[in-house]
Amino acid sequence: MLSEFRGGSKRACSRLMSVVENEPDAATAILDELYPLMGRAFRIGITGPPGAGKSTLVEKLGRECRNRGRTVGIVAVDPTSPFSGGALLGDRVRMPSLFTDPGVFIRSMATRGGVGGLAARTKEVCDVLDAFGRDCIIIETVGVGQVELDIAGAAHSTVVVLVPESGDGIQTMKAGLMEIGDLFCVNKSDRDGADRLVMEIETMVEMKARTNGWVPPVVKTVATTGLGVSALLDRLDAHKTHLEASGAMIERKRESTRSEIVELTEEWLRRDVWRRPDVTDRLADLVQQVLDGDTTPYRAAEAILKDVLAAS
Ligand SMILES: Nc1nc2c(ncn2[C@@H]2O[C@H](COP(=O)(O)OP(=O)(O)OP(=O)(O)O)[C@@H](O)[C@H]2O)c(=O)[nH]1
Ligand SMILES: [Mg+2]
Repeated sequence: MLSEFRGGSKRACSRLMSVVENEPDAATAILDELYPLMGRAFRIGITGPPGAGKSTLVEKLGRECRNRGRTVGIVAVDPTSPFSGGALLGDRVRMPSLFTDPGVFIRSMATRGGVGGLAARTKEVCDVLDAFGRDCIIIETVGVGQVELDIAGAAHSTVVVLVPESGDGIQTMKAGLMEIGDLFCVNKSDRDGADRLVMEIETMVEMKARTNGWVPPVVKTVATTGLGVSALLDRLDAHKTHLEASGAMIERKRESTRSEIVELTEEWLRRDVWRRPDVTDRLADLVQQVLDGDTTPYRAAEAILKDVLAAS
């Protein structure tokens, strides 16, 4: 499977993604094998309220990347879908011009009831696409609640898509959505109120003038016709250049590597500790001691931790 993957087989890519999503132990072995191939792709997050035109925009952006000779991976995270694993009918309908292009790989993921709009293994699925050699990876997700932070963590550049009919403009938007935008896209700008929304966003990003020297640009688009999409990709390229030139890219890499190691260590510690019979026996014993009034849960946890660290 890995050699087919290396040979560019989309089928193998899709299979490996399923393993990465569903089989934690096998996933580790695969990702470990693929790691040297990762790190080339530019990851773009597209988020915004439901129905803002994100999928339509992603298709046009994907096409624009293709026009510029870049290969594309698309990860569509669907919070409502109970399905996972490959091509949903929805994407065929939403992204028809991309579906048959060998330079495009589209993957749909369900969120599985996670808090954010990002599925649990989105980052790993993007890692597989990265190793597959895609130049750009575009991640679409609905921006509701906690998701903002998740997508900002998974992408190099986050585009927040808003529409004129967002009610009383950005005041009504969740503050979190405004925080994470490296770029803002006023989509459906064929409708009334687009210019006003652009001005509102510009005022807002100026007030929050970023410490990192990047002022998020605001781009008007009409995703249905593709108007403004080329300008959007130009701004994304500029952001990438900025990240590289300012050292932010390498800093980000250091930080995400660090948190990845920490998270894996915690996950595996948790898994391994409760697999050990000596630890579970000790736990049962300590529970009884707490009930008997001989110790407290705090002392008990401390004791278990001591045992575990001493034994390893
Ligand atoms: N007038 C107008 N309609 C648009 C534009 N972009 C998208 N739409 C329409 O808006 C509707 C929603 O578009 P989608 O691309 O599915 O929006 P989405 O943000 O992906 O929606 P969810 O994934 O369900 O949150 C569709 O009917 C699109 O045709 C635009 O620029 N102008
Ligand atoms: Mg969509």
